[in-house]
This record gives sequence, structure tokens and C-alpha cells, in this order.
Amino acid sequence: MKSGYVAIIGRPNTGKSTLLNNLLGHKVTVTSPKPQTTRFLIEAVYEDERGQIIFIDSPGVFGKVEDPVSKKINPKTESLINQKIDAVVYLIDHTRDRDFEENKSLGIVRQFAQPKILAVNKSDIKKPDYWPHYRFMEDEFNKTIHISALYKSNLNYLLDAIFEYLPEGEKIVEAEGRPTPLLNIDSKTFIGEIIREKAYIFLRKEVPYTLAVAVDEVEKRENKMLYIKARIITSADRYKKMIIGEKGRMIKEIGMAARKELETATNQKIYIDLTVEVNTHWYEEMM
Ligand SMILES: Nc1nc2c(ncn2[C@@H]2O[C@H](COP(=O)(O)OP(=O)(O)OP(=O)(O)O)[C@@H](O)[C@H]2O)c(=O)[nH]1
Ligand SMILES: [Mg+2]
Repeated sequence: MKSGYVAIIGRPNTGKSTLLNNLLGHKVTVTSPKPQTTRFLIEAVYEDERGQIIFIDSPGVFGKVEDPVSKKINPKTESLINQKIDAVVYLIDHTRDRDFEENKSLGIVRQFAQPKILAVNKSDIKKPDYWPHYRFMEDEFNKTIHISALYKSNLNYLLDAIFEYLPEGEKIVEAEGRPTPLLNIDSKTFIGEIIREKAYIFLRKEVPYTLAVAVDEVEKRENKMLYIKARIITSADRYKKMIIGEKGRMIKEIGMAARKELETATNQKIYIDLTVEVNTHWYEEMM
């Protein structure tokens, strides 16, 4: 059988996390239309009769690193260069033109000597199409595959290619009987990620980069309800106001969307006690 570690790399918003969730058929990593949704390396296991893959989803590298959150995030993707990686999937978004950020991401990928697959994502969108501007990359990669991560098209070809380039090897982890393919995140952290995802989806563009979520309590109550106590922590009072929203509408919407998703995922009733607090230095303590 084949086995190995496969890193998914690409600039923000190319669809890396969508790809991983849909390759696994299981949500392990959060996605949103805002860049740098993923904040840390996420490891998850895929297995079939051909072998085992440990996928690593990575944060999209920001071109300009001015804010303290990006300063903490970018090195996490760069650290992959020093990890054991057997193959790389480089994801590009043909609907956006190349830019400085793309070059920075490609610069990271060029440092890998391992086999590299170029995955051209969002093939479901026909226009705009900047593929001619990316085409030169084909020469640098072992294979190019056009996919739609969202609509799961050609993901089977992508998996075929990954297995083709992976070395022969034994299983890396015991995958059977696990409740989730996620390998490096506990359930409290995952719940926090789902809440953060909803905040990303509902809030105005700049607000997500000012916040983090802490889950303090997850407890099964007598009436079989799962009680979750969580805090959204943000860096300034004005952001706190936006997160709470007029008459508390925003926080309610975030909590409700997170509750719905977690109820479906766990098949049980959930209550989320969600509050917002200000801590100007949260990124020093929490990232
Ligand atoms: N139309 C279309 N949209 C896609 C596709 N794949 C991803 N998206 C959308 O692109 C946006 C970004 O997806 P993510 O999976 O969060 O992107 P990412 O590369 O993980 O982004 P970061 O974590 O910020 O680096 C979301 O709104 C997805 O729904 C696709 O194949 N087609
Ligand atoms: Mg992501």
C-alpha cells in the first residue's frame, strides 16, 4: 500500500479547506468567502484500498503582513517546508489574476523537492478566466488537474494522482473507528472553529481579523442537551459592538448558525451560551 503526508498550499481563498472537506466527505476545516479563514495547520486522515493519506490544510499566505494576526499565521504555512511532506497539492484560483500573493505562495511551493500537483480550482466558473496567466506553472509541476472543490468534480483524478506519487508505506495512524478524520484538533477547538466560521461569514470584512473564539465548557446536561459556553474575544470596543450588533442581532445570528450546524453534525440538541469580550492582546495569548 501507499502512504504519506500531503500538504495543500495556495494563496488565501483558493478553496483549500473546501477541497479537504470534500475529499474526505467530512467537515474538518472551516471555510468562508473571506481570505485567511484557516489560521493553523489542520491534519486529517484519508484512507481507501490504495492506502492512507494524511492531508495538511494550510492558511493562505498573505502578501502584505501588517496586522498582528497575519504575522502569526504566515509562518505556520512556511513551516511546512521543514516538516515531513511526501507530496504537495498547489491550489490556484483561475477566476482571479496572479498577484504578489500568488508569487509568494509559489515561492514556498518551489522549495519542496517532493512531487507536486497543480490543481486548478473553481472550474465550475467559466468567466473570468485567467488560466493563460498561470499556464507557465505547468512545467514546474508533475501533473495539472482542473477541479471544482465545491462541486467535487475531478476530485477522483486528483486522488489518483496523489496515490501515484506517494511512496510505498505502512499506515501512519489507525483510521478505523475514529469519530472524525481530524487528527490534531480536540472537540472544544473544533466547536470554536465552527463559531469563528459563522462570525467570518456574517461580519463585515475587517472584523474577522480582530477576533478569536474560546470554548470554556462543553457539558452534557440532564435533558440530553449539549451545553456549550463560548466567548468571542476581540481587540477593541468598536468591534465588540459590531459583533453584538443592533439589539444583539449579530451575535444571535452567529450563535444560531453555529448551533444548527453542530446539531446536524452531532445529532443532538445544543445550547450555545455565547458572549463577547475585549482583550487587546488576545493574539499574543491565543495564537
Ligand atoms: N465556485 C466555486 N467556489 C469555490 C470552490 N472552492 C471553494 N470555493 C469558494 O471559495 C471560498 C474560499 O474557500 P476556502 O475553502 O475557505 O478557501 P481557502 O483556500 O481554504 O482559504 P484560506 O483558508 O483563507 O486560505 C469559499 O466561499 C468557497 O465556497 C469551487 O470549486 N468553486
Ligand atoms: Mg482555508
